[in-house]
Amino acid sequence: MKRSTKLDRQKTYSAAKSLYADMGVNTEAVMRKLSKISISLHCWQGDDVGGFENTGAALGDGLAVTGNYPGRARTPQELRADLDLALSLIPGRHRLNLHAFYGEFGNKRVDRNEIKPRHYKNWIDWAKDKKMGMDFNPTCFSHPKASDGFTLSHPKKAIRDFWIEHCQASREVGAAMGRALGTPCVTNVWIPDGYKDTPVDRLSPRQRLEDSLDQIFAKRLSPKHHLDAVECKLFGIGSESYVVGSHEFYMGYAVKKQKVLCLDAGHFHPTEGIADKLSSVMLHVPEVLLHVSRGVRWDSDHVVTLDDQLQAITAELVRCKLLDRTHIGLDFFDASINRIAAWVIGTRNTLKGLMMAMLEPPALRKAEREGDLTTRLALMEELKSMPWGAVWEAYCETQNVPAGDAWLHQVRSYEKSVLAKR
Ligand code: RNT
Ligand code: ZN
Repeated sequence: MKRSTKLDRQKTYSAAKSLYADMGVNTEAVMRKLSKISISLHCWQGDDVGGFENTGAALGDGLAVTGNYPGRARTPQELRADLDLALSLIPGRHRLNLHAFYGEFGNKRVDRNEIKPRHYKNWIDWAKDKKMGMDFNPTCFSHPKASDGFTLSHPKKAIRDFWIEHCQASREVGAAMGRALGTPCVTNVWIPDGYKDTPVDRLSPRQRLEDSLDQIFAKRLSPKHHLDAVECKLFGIGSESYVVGSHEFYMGYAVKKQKVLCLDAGHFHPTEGIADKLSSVMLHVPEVLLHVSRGVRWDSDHVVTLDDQLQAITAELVRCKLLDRTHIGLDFFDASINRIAAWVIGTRNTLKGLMMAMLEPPALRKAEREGDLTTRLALMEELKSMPWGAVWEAYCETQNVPAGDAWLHQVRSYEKSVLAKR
């Protein structure tokens, strides 16, 4: 793509700025508002959800990554270096979302129920250095004790107890991260439990899951440092007929226990979006965690593009003023393209969606309030061709990150000098 010069960009921006000003929108204020939003980057895009336990366990339990693009991060050092590059190409200050099996265990075999904050010290130091917050996840998959597809709802008590201990240990790790970094860590529980084919007893696994969650959350942790989230799913690979932790299950649980409800954009019926759920669930749960993702047919985890679903989600967050109660995380994994580019594309798109929503003029809401539905539709469509891209580019420049597709050149040169040698 031909790159515009800095002077071109300044001119386009000042034209855009006055167009928005005419509509009562202050682009400078929008940029300030956007700069306060942190997106939690998921570590697992960098290594195809592999983790660092070195047990040779293959990814499974409902998760699948396809592609074999060269340069996957194989060590924590490599993953941090890749994240450093991605973060330098994304405007704003963000967070890191780490999975438990990305701990640094030396050459020891530390089983999941034995994890301690010290195994995450390097990650915490790295985040502290960058003034970033962290979020955390117990890893209830890729493990011999999850090989039959059941964890917290397993019929055998010994197996359930193992996963309960892992989730309890994960909360302690999360709380340590929150304390060290001065911003609450959201620890999100997702489990793969479910059946490929039609079950006879749908109730007992759900009763067991509820009991396990109660045990996991029994110890109170200060919300200043730590928040609990639970994530539902409609179906997965190998759990097509029944998922224990369904939407109704976790929605009910989160409402009853006032937990953070995680909504993953790819975890519903293929044509069902999560945008319309936000204004409803927010009436009943204290906070929401988003896994911004993109479902494509049966896969829930494609790289986030600036599509209608994403714009609908970001519009809801802004229009309903939900940003203060929403933790925005990403969740996708694509091994068929450059993995750092995947992070950059997905995160920049999420920010672009938020910016577009913040640039909405007050006339839109006014039209609806006054019952002028013709103006509402006409304006909504006109807004699609407003020069929001010029504001985005100006924002990137003020945040000292490349505007336009200039970031891709940096990824390419890193690919040559670093990734190709792995
Ligand atoms: C799986 C869930 C979950 C995972 C991560 C790796 O369907 O979306 O969030 O993607 O825990
Ligand atoms: Zn998810």
